[in-house]
Amino acid sequence: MSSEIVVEPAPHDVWLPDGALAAVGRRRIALALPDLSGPAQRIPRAHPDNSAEVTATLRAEVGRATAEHGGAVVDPDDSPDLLLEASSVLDRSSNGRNEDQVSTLDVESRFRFVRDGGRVTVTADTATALLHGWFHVVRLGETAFTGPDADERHAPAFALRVLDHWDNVDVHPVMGQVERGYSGGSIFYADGRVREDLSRVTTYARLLAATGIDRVCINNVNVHAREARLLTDDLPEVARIAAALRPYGVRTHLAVSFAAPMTLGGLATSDPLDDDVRAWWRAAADRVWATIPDFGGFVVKADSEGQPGPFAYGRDHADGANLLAEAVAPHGGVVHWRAFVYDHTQDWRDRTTDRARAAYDHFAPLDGRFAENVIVQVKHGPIDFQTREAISPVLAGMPATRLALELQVTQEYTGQQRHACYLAPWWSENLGFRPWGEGGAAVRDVVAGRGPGASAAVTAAGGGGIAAVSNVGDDRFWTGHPLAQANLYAFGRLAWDPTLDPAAVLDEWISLTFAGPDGAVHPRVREVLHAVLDESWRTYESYTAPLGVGFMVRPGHHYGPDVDGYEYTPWGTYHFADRDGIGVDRTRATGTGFTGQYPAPWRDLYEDRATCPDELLLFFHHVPYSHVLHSGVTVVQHVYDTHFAGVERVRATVAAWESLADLAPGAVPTDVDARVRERLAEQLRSAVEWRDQLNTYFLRKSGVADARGRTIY
Ligand code: GCV
Repeated sequence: MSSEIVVEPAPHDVWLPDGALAAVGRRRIALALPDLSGPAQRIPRAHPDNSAEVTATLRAEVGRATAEHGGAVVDPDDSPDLLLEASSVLDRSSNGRNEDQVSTLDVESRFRFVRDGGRVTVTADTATALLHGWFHVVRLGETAFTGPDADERHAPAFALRVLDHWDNVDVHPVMGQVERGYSGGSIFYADGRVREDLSRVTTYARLLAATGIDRVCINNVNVHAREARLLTDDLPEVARIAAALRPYGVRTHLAVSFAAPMTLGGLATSDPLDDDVRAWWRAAADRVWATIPDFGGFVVKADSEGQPGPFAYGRDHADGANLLAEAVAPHGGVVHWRAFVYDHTQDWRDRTTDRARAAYDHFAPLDGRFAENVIVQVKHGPIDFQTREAISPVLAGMPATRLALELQVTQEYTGQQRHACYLAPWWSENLGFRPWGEGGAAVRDVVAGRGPGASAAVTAAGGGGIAAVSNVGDDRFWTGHPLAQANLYAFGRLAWDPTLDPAAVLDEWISLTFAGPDGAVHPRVREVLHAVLDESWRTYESYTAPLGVGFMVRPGHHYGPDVDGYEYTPWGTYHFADRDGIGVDRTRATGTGFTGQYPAPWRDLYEDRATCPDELLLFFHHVPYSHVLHSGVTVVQHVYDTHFAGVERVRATVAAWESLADLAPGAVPTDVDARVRERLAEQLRSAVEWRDQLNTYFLRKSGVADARGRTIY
């Protein structure tokens, strides 16, 4: 028997190929890094104990870039082109809060960038913040040094910027190793345990640090029996993961099970008001922080899709969240408590229950009762990460609670990394949505703690920030589809600055990812990537579920069309199509009353068909197929037109990508090209399937022919 040794190719460089560091690596760079390990005087709470590691990382980054590109590490007094200096960044931070309002978390991240006659100085209070400043310079490339003189303060809009991994330690029989993962196995776990070699986790932390993300929850929010033990028996293994993330200033969080006092602690109850339960959680948290001093906190999915929670004891979600908050508070930890609570066993015949209402109905009455270190984490839409949904009204309904916006980078409902779908334009719309109308605060203000009526505590804490489900796995390209890397990059950048233009963020990603050895990108590559990705979310929307109605996907795995797949199930995701019309009546006048959960003006704009935006019409209203949209066409004709057009746009996308072979031969690495072509072929096949199934369904239900007489089956 001959045994073959298979050499795995190294993971793809993503947005940090050597060429991305060419501009900075050519320079003379100095580091002024006094001991950053002690808590700085002005920092209000315990500073995470990662300075030594991050300082070493900075030295290594600078050494590596200069060695690779012909620059040099020089003395701070030797007129460096770039000086990275650890010292106090006083003055005002760029997000407009006064110095005395700046929280520990801001201090961890903010930096000052000064360019004076082509020389750059980056100053920061902490090693992690200096690392963010370093990657800012990397991102700017040549322009970091060639731009006009500048003196800028940079601070993230959101103090908490988290990526959640839905990774299981054991391969789950239905959900696999990574729930809703489309990029291979987990980078943390293999063979039922934490991986021996965690070097890829450190590379991941480097990629995240380069975008501004500095917290990662390392296990699935559906905490199964094996994964629950990460909190106790396997803590030393979690500490190994934390050690692999720490060199890049990324802190570790764990998803925990509300039933842990029973399943792990042997108690008879998990009642949040029980003294033994409280003592159990306190001891558990003490052990975690004793093992991992810079640990971040817990993430909890409770009373949701079968996960245990406080309802079993007649308690509410404030009781549940505060139990854990009390345990982590002495360590400066936080609890991300998810608001994704609804009845997943409803009777489809029951027209009074509306899943969209559930989070608000459960959580809004609890506003003001959550402890200061609880963050209620709210999905952007009231249903479940659909391609188009109204914004969750919870985001406008809890001013005395730290709220985090939850997004999905993994493309569960947006093509599962087989379809090119750049999601930043969608996230940007959500972040910029103004629940109180024109001139009012935006969602990005709410989650930064600056929504209308925000309590002083919420503002002082900087709100709850942002979190998203990661799309990363052990695939060579990290994200399955190489172009899905742009989503991960963009999430990090929007988490730092939600006002960034998604096309500009894409441009940054292109500049870094496709940088040749000299740092330059072939102009055709840039052009084609914009052509492929800029409008790709709207293209995806056009050939899938129309006008905000959602779902219509295959039950279970959620890939591909199945119009009635969920119609008679207990999941609460219905479209109510009959021979006359389609859509969910969520009005106060005749429907579920969901529109009443919004503040003015949206409660009224959504209530009225005449003012409801087209793209959300079927989310809020049941209308006849003949209903004329603001666009001037009927609902059914809109379905036909968008589905035919969507497929043509995918064809154009394929052609644009394939044109690169002639326009820019060799500019895209062969393996990237091959993977993208394979995915585009599947996208086209799937888009055709969506078009034909949707058009056929609507033709058969309505009996209304396509005005343009195209082929429908
Ligand atoms: C982790 C959706 C997904 C589930 C996921 C759930 C959640 O329902 O399909 O896989 O569970 O959301 O966000 O908790």
